[in-house]
Amino acid sequence: MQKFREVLKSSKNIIVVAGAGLSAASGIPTFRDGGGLWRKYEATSLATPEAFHENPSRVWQFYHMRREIVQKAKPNAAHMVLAALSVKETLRQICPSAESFTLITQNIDGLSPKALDQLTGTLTSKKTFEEVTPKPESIIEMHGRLLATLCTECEHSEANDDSPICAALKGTEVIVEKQEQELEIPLSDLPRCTRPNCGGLLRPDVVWFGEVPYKLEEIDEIVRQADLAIVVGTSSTVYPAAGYASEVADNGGKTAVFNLDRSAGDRKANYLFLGPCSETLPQMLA
Ligand code: BJW
Ligand code: ZN
Repeated sequence: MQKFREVLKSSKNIIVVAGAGLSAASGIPTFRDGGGLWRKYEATSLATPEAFHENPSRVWQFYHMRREIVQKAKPNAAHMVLAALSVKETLRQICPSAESFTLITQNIDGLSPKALDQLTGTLTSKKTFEEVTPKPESIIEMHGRLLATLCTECEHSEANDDSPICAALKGTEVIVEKQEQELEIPLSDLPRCTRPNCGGLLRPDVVWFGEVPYKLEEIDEIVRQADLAIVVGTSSTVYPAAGYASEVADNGGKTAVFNLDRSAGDRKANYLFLGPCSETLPQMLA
């Protein structure tokens, strides 16, 4: 850790590539460990446009259950460390030569912006994607947000933290958690767009397999410039995020992995810290 701190101190453009393990200590289940999110239907098989097209009622029940968990969750110590580094003044204290710090998160739980809000008192977590576009942004939520909706007709995206998101989904989280047979909710009772003359079916504003992640061009440029990649709590199995650290290494930069367990590609990392990241990441600043 001491050697890694020296590297951190002398890095100029730092990226963090985060995944579900970052939010594990906040009580949010990961995708691929142990029991998974919803054993009956593989979480990843529900995270596709095809699954939504075939059975929007099932997919909405899955996302409603996760919205209810996320609404009660609080950022943990690992989110707070990364939020501190997102604030220029703190970054400069810890890494005097740093020019930029970007957290590229695959998580859709909004806990990283929430942690930054807690530190700075702004309202990053409430803003929509369009509103957070002013650059450079220190947090990029590349797989979207659970507490936002996207209209399948007019493509309007907006923040939505209603609980429940619609009357028909109320209480279905209990059925999902118990792995019981889900309800067959008619399309008309699922969340619908409230914009004038639309009324289209809403979907969660998240990025499913086969869809293009948010802000890819911006991310590509940031990864190209980076001389240090810190990989936190991701299995590094989902692309394009899984490729960012090796790109930094190929460009001559350093890489560090913080994970509970061994993960894909960590043998190539310069530094590997095994354990809960809510404990290992704070040591980085000690
Ligand atoms: C802890 C811990 C603790 C636990 N402390 N650690 C190249 C090669 C092969 C395939 C592809 C490729 N490029 C694209 C593809 C296809 C596909 C893909 O990657 N497939 C793979 C499965 C092979 N990718 C896509 O389709 C992507 N789109 C795309 O590429 O568009 C094309 C395009 C690209 C570029 C230009 C133009 C076009 C989109 C991917 C979208 C992924 N969506 C999901 C769902 C989001 C909504 C939802 O949440 O429901 O995103 S899937 C799911 O996986 C979710 C996650 O963000 C993502 C990553 O999972 P993550 O975060 O790594 O979680 P886990 O559970 O896997 O790992 C947790 C880790 O934490 C573990 O390692 C634990 O040990 C650890 N851990 N507790 C520290 N306390
Ligand atoms: Zn609409």
